[in-house]
Amino acid sequence: MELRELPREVDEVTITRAIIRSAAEDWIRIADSDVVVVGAGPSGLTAARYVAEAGFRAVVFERRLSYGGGIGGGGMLWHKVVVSQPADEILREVGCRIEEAGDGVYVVDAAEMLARLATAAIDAGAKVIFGVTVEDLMYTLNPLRVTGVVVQWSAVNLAGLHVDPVAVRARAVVDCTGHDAEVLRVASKKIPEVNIEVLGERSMNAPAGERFVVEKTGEVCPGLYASGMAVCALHGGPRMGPIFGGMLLSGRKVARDVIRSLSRA
Ligand code: 48H
Repeated sequence: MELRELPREVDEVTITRAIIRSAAEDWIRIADSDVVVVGAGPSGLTAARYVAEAGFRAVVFERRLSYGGGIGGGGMLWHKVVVSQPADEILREVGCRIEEAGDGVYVVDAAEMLARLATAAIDAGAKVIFGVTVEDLMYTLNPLRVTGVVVQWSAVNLAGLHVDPVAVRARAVVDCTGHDAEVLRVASKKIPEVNIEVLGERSMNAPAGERFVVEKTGEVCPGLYASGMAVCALHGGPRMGPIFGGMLLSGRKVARDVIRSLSRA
């Protein structure tokens, strides 16, 4: 084989230093962000793309080592999900190939939707960090405001180790954690002054659930926003099964709310 077709030799320590230096530089920037999105599912990736496109420094913390949240599982593992108008606009913007199923209903490959939403968020400038769990919030009382998140390596939590987490400041924190509404639950339990109760989602009613999630998306208290299934969990809305248009529209709506609020400040 010709030498130029072989990889250039790299010393092991060079690899280590390159990773750590670059990651540390990223984290120094991330520690003071405009927007923290918690969860890289459909609502989180969509929200992150729009706020990043508007010029805000956005980071997405994702507990797992992959994107997509519930997208990858499609509908009961069939590799497709459904969206309805006008959510197809968002899929078209990111270059998804979608199939018309009639009456404003569209079908999309789960793997393609996941990849294109993620690529579009990154291309817009959002930073996505895998393997990090948001486990708590930062706040002030006078004035009452959520001012950031407290993060830990997911692996540390899985191992049950006692390791103190670190804090990341943000002008807006968006709970896109899905059915469990994990960030809102923290606020409800640990910051009683925000005065929120997570009611828990209701049984399936797809048309009502899709509308509910978009209508109720938005700011929960200063600095804290809810999007996606977390909205159903917070306000007691019905689930909708594998139709994902509401998640995309909710991500777009929350991004618009955040952009409006941060642009005023
Ligand atoms: C870091 C976290 C944490 C944490 C969770 O579940 P998701 O896909 O969320 P949504 O709301 O964008 O989309 C919901 C949709 O996938 C769905 O489940 C639907 C439509 N169901 C309807 C029905 O009837 O069942 O993504 C949430 C992401 C996941 O990747 C989690 O790993 C991640 O958030 N996550 N990341 N810190 N504390 N909690």
